[in-house]
Parts: sequence; structure tokens; C-alpha cells
Amino acid sequence: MEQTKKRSFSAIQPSGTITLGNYMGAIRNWVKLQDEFECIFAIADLHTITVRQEPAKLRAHSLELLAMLLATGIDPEKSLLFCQSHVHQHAELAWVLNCYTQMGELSRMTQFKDKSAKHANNINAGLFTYPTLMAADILLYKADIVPVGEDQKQHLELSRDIANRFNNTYSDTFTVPEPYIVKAGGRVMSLQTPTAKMSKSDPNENGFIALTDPEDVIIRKFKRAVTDSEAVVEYREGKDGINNLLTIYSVVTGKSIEDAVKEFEGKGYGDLKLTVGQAVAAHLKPIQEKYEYFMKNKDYVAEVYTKSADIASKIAQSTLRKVYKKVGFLQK
Ligand code: ATP
Ligand code: LTN
Repeated sequence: MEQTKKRSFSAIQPSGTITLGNYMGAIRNWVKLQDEFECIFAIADLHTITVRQEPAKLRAHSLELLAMLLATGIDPEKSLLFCQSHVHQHAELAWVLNCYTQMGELSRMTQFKDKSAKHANNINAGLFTYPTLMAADILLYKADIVPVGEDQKQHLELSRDIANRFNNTYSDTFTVPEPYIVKAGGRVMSLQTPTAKMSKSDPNENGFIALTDPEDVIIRKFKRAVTDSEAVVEYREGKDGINNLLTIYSVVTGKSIEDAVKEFEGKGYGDLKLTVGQAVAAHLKPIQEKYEYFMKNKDYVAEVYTKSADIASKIAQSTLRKVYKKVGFLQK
């Protein structure tokens, strides 16, 4: 890939069924960035095993995620789409970066604190060094921007610190990446606990909308969404449930929040929930049809990720070679 445009890198974990939160916070924007940037997308399977996975499920989730990304509009003619474990340089650079990252920095990461609380019986070293692998993902490709949801901001800041530290210790090696976080949809909340982010590994399925949920399930989940007792559709602080519904509605319909609020003037929460559910189902329908198509054409999906990994590996190797030289390894 000859680089003329600025580069974007992002990844997503195959840790479950992709949600409306992943779509609104990340994937929807990935699709849009493809013309302006040279985009590289990875399935972060190495990151996913920081939480124990059933092997058959991990394999299935990875394939489903690839098919879903293609269905949402990731175009292999324009972008690379591959599995992180297929490009061995990710793990190799992560090792080097581990030696340039402090324990104190890693122990301040809120995701580490949250996940170690959630998985108290498996606080493994990989969960702790998760952010250095993420830094390796980004820095290998000299990405200028990293489109992610709000929850990844802290990891991105650490990636920037690691890049600067390495550059200052040796000489300019890494591009210092900028986070690219959208305002609307950067943090979609759980439908059941609107103060917590919508998460694909939430054991309560009513908390999230999976992109594969059929229309009746989507509508049912929205009908059960937790709101408040005021019965006025307004967007303001303290109305987490309603704010979340209005944000979702605004993103899937392209209407502004103010227009959405006007539309529901004098109407009750029941109307709002039903309309939002219908709008989400209508928005997801064409994506679901394409998803079915790609799931029936697994050979095509395999061809995409194999070809992409070959190209990615060449870019990654050129960075890794420079890093090995700078730290003082003998050259082969
Ligand atoms: P897990 O529940 O396993 O931690 P997750 O649902 O948080 O997974 P990730 O694979 O960690 O998803 O994230 C993929 C992308 O989706 C990231 O860019 C992340 O910032 C974004 N994202 C995840 N959840 C949300 C959300 N609720 N709102 C907006 N963006 C989100
Ligand atoms: N940790 C990210 C997924 C991820 C990622 C990356 C995102 C892995 N490597 C590199 C951006 C850049 C998450 O969304 N939980």
C-alpha cells in the first residue's frame, strides 16, 4: 500500500456479539473515514484472550465480526481488514513496548480496574499489559488517527506517552497518534443501567442491542429500557435514560437532538421508546441482510482477511525492523 493519505488504525475485540454501542461509537465512523484516510482495521483477538474465552466461540465470534464489518460497509478495496493474531509483529512490538511502560502507568488504567473487579479470579498479566499491546497495534502502522469510543481515550493517551518516550530516548520512530472520538454516540449507555456504557459482554441481554437482533427483539428491548419518572421528553443532565434514547434516535435518523425533542413534545415515554426501536430496526435491516450474505460466503471473508494480513505484515515489519535496530539488536 503506497501511502498518500493520512492513516487511520482501529480494532475491535471478538468478545461477543457486536452492539449498537460499538456501531455508533466506532464502526459507523470507520466506514465514513475510508475515503479520506488509508484505513487499517483489525480484529483484536490477542486482546480478547485477556478474559477467558471458549475456543469454538472465539473462532465463531471472530468470523461473525469480520462478516459484520463487511456488512456495515468496510470495503476491502479501500481498507485492510485482518486478524491481529495473523500479523506476528503485533505481539513482538508489544514485548518491546512493555519494557518502555511503567507498572504505575498501567495500574492507573480504569479498564484494568473495571475488568479485574469483574474477573477477580483471573487477573492475568495480559489484562495488565493490554494497553501496551494496543499501543503496538497503533504504532506499528504509524497511524495518524485512531477512531474509537470515549472509553478508549485513556488507552490512547498512554499510547501517545509511550510513542513520545521511545522517540525521545532514541530518535523519531513512531507517529504520535491522535484520538478520533465522535461527540454523538461516543458513549452509548446500557438500556438497563443508563449510567453504565452499553457493553457486548453484559450478562443482561436487555442492556444491549446486538446488530443481529431481529426487529421484534429490538422493539422489545427498547420498550423495557430504563428511563425516569418525570414523563417529559427532554435532553438534560440527570435524564440519562432519555438522553441515551434521544442520542440513539438522532444518530440513526440523522435528525438533530433539538428536532427529535420537538417531535416528542407532548408525547409519553412509550411513544418515544417505540419510535426509537422502529428507527433502529429500520436502520439495521440492510446491514443484517448483507451480514447474512457474507456469512454464506465465508471463503470470500477468508480471502479478505488473508490478503489484508499479508499487506499489513509488510508495513508492520518495516516499523519493527527500525525499532529492533534502534534498541540495539544485531541485524539478521
Ligand atoms: P467488552 O464488553 O468485551 O469490553 P466492548 O463492547 O466494550 O467489549 P470493544 O471491542 O472493547 O467493545 O470496543 C470496540 C469499539 O467500540 C471501541 O472503539 C470502543 O470504544 C467502542 N465502544 C464500545 N462500547 C461502546 C459504547 N457503549 N458506546 C460507544 N462506543 C463504544
Ligand atoms: N482495546 C480496544 C480494541 C483495540 C484497539 C486497538 C482500538 C485493540 N487494539 C488499537 C484502537 C486501536 C477496545 O475497543 N476495547
